[in-house]
Amino acid sequence: MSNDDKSSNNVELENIGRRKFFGKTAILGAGVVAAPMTAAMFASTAKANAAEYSKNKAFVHPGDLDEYYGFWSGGQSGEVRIMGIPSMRELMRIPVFNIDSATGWGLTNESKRIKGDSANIMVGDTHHPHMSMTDGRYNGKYVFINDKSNTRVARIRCDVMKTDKMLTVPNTQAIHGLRVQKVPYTKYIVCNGEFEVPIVNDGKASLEDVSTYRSIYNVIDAETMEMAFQVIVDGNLDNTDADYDGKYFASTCYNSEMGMSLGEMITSERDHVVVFSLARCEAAVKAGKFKTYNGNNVPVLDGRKGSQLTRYIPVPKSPHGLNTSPNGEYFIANGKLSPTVSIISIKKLDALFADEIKPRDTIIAEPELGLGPLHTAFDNKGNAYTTLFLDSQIAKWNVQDAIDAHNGKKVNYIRQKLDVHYQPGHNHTTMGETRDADGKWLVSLCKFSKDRFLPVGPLRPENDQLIDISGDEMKIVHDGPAFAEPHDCMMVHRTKMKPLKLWPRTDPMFAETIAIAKRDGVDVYSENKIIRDGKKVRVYMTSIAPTYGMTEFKVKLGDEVTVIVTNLDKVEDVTHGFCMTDHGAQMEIGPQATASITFMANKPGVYWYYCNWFCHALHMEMRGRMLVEA
Ligand code: RUQ
Ligand code: CUA
Repeated sequence: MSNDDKSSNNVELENIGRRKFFGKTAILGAGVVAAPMTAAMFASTAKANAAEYSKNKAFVHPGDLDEYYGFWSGGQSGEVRIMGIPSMRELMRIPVFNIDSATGWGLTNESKRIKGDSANIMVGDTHHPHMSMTDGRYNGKYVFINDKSNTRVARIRCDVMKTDKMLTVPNTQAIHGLRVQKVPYTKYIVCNGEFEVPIVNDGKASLEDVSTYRSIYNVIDAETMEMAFQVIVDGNLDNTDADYDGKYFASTCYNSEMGMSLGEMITSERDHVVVFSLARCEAAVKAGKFKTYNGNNVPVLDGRKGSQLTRYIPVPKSPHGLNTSPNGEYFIANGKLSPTVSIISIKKLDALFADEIKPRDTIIAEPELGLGPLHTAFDNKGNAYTTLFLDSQIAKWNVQDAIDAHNGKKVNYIRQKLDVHYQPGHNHTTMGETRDADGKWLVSLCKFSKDRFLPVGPLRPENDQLIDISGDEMKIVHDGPAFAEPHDCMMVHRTKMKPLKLWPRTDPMFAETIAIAKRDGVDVYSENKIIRDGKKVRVYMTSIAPTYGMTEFKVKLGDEVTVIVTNLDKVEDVTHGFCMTDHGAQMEIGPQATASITFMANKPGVYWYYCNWFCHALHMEMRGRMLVEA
C-alpha cells in the first residue's frame, strides 16, 4: 500500500499555491492590496467569516459547548485524547501508557501503582478506545484501550478522565483489536493477541519449528481488570467485535497459513473470521477443560479448528476491520486485500454452532465497494460507511440493498463515494457502535495529510476529517490535524457523561497514599510535616493558592525524598503543580486531590520547588526551598 500519486516530496510553498487559501495569501503578500486594512474592514471580514461559519453545522461558537465527546486513540504516543465534536477541538489528553510531563503520569507514585508490573515501561501503542455499555448503549463509566507494543490493556475512569487500571496480558504478544461486551452489560472486555508466539515462551522454542506458535483471544473481567480466560485460535487475530445478544464475539484473522514472512502470510486465497460462543467458553472454564501455561493460572481454552467453542468462517484473504451493525443483525468483515466486505448474518450463528449449516452459509452478501476496505461505520438509516484505504475514499452503501443485489435483484447498493485526504484507516459515526447510532457525524481518520496543512517537515500530522452524514450526501466540513497517530476513535453524546469537578477526598486513586500518611500519623488535610524513615524522607505539605503549607525543608545527601502534596482548594479548575527544580520531578495536584512523587537528593545545595500550573495572580510566588545538606 503506497501513497497515491497526489503525494509529492516537494514541499516548496509555491507548489501548494494552487489551493485557494494560498492563492489569497499570495496576493496579499505580493502587495497587490496596497491600502492597509482598516478596523472597519477587519470587522466586516470577521462578520462575513462568522456568517459563513455559522452555516457550517460543525462550527461551535466561542463559549458554546460541543454535542459529543470523542475519545481518540493517541497511537504510538501511548495516550488517549478527548475531542469535542463537532468542533474537533482537543479538550484533554489522558496519559495512559506514556509518561506525561504535565501531569506526572508514570512518575507519580499513584500512577506507578496503577501501572503495576509495567511501571518501568514508558511507551505504548494505543489503537482501540471503546466505552463500557449497558444493554448495547454507552453507560459513561469506562473507556478501555489496548497497548499493542507491550501487550497491555488499560481502563480510563470517565468521572475523572484518568487511567485507573492496567493489565499486562500473559501468554500472548501484541494486543490489537479490542471491544467490549455490549449486552446485557460490559462484563468482559475482549481483545486479540495478534502475534503468534510459542505457547510456552521460555527461550527453548526455535525460529524454524513454529508448530507451538499460537495466537490467543483474551477475555478480561471489566470490573476487576483481571484475566477471565483465553482461547487459542488458528491464524493471526486482527480486529474484533461483539453481538447485541450477549452470545457471540467475532474476530478477523489473517495469516491462516501461519507463515513467518510476508510472502508466506498471503499465499492462500482465504483467511477467516473466527466466532466465539461465550456460553460454551464459560462452560468449558467451569468444567475445567483448560490448561495453564508460563506459570500463571489463567485458564487457556483450545478454540482451534474443530473445537466446539468456535467456528471458522472463510472470507477473502487478510480481512481487517470487524464491525457489528447497530441493529444487531450483522458482523461485517472488511476485505483489505479484497475489494469486498463479507456480511455475516448473526441470526444464522446458532444454526452454525448446531452444525445445521456450513460456515459459508452465514455469509449473506459480499458487496464490492472499492480498493482496500478497512473499517465500516453505520448510521441509523441502514447505511454503512466503509473506508477505502487505496482509493482514499469512503463508500456509503446500503446494507439491505447489498443483500438484495447478492440475491439477484437489480439494485445499486452504492449511495456515494467521497474523496477523503488521504488513505483512511478507521472511521467512526456518532454513537455508531451502539443501539443509539444517530447518523449525524462521521469521522475519517486519514493516515496521510500530504498537502492539506502547512508543511511541517518530513513528519506530517494525520488528518482527522469530520463529515456531515445527516443529509443524503456526505459532506466534509473540517480537517483536523492530529499528531501520532489516532488509529481509532469513538463518539458519545454528552448526555451520557457525568465528569466530576473536584476530586472526592476518598478517591481510590490516592487512597494508598493517604493510608501511608495515616501510618505516619499525618492528617494530609491539616498538617505539614517531615517524616524520616532511615534514608527515606516523606515531606507532607498542603497547597492553597498561592502558597504551599511548607515553604522550606531540609534533607541529607543521599536521601530518597517523597513529596506528598494535598490540594486544599475547593475551587473548580484550580489545579496546582509541584516541581522540584533540577530533579526531574513534576506533577499535577487536582483540587482536593493528594499526589506524591519520589526522587533522590543526590546533589547538595539549595533547590527551589514551585507550582508549575498557573493557579493565581501570585502563582509565580508559589514556591519554597529544599536544602540538601552535604
Ligand atoms: S487497526 S487501520 Cu489497529 Cu484498528 Cu485498522
Ligand atoms: Cu499553585 Cu500555581
